[in-house]
Amino acid sequence: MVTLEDLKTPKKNTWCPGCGNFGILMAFKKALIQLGLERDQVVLVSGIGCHGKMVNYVNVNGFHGIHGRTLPLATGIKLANPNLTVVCFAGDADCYDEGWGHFSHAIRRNIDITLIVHNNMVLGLTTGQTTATSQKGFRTKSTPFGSIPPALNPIAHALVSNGTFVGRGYSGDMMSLTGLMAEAIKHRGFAFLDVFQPCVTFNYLNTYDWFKERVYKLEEEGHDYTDRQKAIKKSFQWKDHIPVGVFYKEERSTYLDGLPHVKNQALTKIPMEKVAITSLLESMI
Ligand SMILES: Cc1ncc(C[n+]2csc(CCOP(=O)(O)OP(=O)(O)O)c2C)c(N)n1
Ligand code: SF4
Ligand SMILES: [Mg+2]
Repeated sequence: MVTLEDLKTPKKNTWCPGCGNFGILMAFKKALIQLGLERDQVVLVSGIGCHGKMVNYVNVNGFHGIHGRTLPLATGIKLANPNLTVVCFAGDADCYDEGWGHFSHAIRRNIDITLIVHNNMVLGLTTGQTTATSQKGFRTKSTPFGSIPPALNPIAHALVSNGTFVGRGYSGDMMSLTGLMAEAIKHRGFAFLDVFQPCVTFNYLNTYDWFKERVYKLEEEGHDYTDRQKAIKKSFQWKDHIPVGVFYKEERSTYLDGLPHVKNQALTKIPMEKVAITSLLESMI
């Protein structure tokens, strides 16, 4: 079974001291150990941003994609080899701005992959501009009068896109985040986890103290995660009382269930002699 030592890489970590990404990194490693997964069974796909360095810090198969495109990449990997456990790490700008078009479609397809968004409500790597989840009024050097529109609500969007696993974590509570990640990865279908990740350098508003005062666990309030309507209502809770945990969960057939001929095997293992496309090509002439 894989250990923390096995998951180490020789890369120097360049995140700012105190960054919320450290909690996500450790929670992911612990979740892999908890699930008993081996290194070669897992593929980590990351976008571009501070979060994207995850691919450098976990010793599993990795694909460092382009900004906003973790979901198409992960979908392709899963279709090519359904036996792999595919986990995407995206940034909030990466997923909710540049890559937004992919979000609802990946969710409604219910392809069996996991999406974990490092939601620091700011563009970290490009030194602090607003994203879709920045709070209204959040000032940055490129928005000196404050962000004008209200913040996007990814949890509500995932729920109305018919998501089969919709959750939110907080990187300041690594123990709970580990459990949530393990549950998300284990889920058969598309699992979405938005993770609050304080950016200690560029987000002066959504700090560890800010989250500590507001975050509460859905499970402690007896939330029924089988009721989508209740989950949608909870997803609009903000300001002083912000829920984390599993909002909604159900089992439903996955995208690959609709492709029985490739469902359980890697494309590279399908004998080429059985693939006859000549008559199909000829029919198109
Ligand atoms: C296609 C493309 N568009 C824009 C950029 C510039 N860029 C680099 S990182 C980044 C955003 C990072 O913000 P986020 O996704 O929130 O990640 P964070 O750094 O906060 O983890 C952008 C826009 C890029 N590298 N590629
Ligand atoms: S800029 Fe923000 S998100 Fe990036 S490493 Fe530093 S604290 Fe973390
Ligand atoms: Mg960000």
